[in-house]
Amino acid sequence: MTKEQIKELEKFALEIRIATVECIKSRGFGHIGGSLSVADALAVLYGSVMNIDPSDPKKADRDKLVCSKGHAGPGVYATLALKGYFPYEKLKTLNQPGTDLPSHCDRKKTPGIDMTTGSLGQGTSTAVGLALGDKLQGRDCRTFLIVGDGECDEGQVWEAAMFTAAKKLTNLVWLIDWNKKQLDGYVKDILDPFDLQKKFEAFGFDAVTVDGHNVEKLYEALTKKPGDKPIAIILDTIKGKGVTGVEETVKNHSMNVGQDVFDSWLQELHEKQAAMNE
Ligand SMILES: Cc1ncc(C[n+]2csc(CCOP(=O)(O)OP(=O)(O)O)c2C)c(N)n1
Ligand SMILES: [Mg+2]
Repeated sequence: MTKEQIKELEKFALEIRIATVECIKSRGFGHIGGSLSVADALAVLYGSVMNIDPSDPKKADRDKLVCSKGHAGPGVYATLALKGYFPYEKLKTLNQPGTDLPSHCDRKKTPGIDMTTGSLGQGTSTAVGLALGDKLQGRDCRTFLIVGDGECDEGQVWEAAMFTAAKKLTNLVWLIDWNKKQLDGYVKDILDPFDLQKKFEAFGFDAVTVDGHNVEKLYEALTKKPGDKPIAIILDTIKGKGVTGVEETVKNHSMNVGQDVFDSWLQELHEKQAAMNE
């Protein structure tokens, strides 16, 4: 990647963070921590890796995203709005009555959402179904699956992982957001999934751990041609990454703060944006 390409993706990730905070600010509360931790991965996926057409969101041979940790909807919506799937202003309808942007992803409501998610674990199986369907139809496309580290406490995740490797679904790329926290505490204290990379290797994957906030490393991992085994990328991330007040809050899964606090978070992000554009 050139320095310019790296910078473009870093700028896009920052725009995603700003749009995510604006989206959640409009409702006054929402899943901020796990939306911000995947902003860089979303930037690389939608900014450069995925073969998509926002004007034709249902195109059969498109690459697909399943955000199995469906509560990160605001982060995905921010990305989709910035890519032009729907107007930016729509972000301000998050989780309101009658909205197209419910708190968790819903493929029947939001253009660009490829799979309904929210019940943790289930998105892993539906992603397997999408990838298997594409393979059987001979479509040249990939599905990218984002799974939470706390979500890995769900047994269903491991059944889907086993299936992915056993059936050689190399068109399905697993991304595990290893942000070390889940709903109300640290994953290791609630139910430790142990070494995720080793675990995916043992399940038959070509697994790698990358800095989930380094767009260049993410790009490398996401564009690696799979061999015989499917790829699992463990994203070493910080829950709430990019906004100091969120990063420093231990319980930052879903935050309910005043508009002035949201404004201070936005100010921090806008200052970073101005510095980046200098
Ligand atoms: C089957 C199921 N059980 C419980 C929940 C409630 N829940 C929502 S998010 C969450 C924690 C998820 O943690 P993690 O996967 O680490 O997400 P992240 O840190 O990326 O936000 C829980 C327990 C749920 N949505 N689905
Ligand atoms: Mg987590």
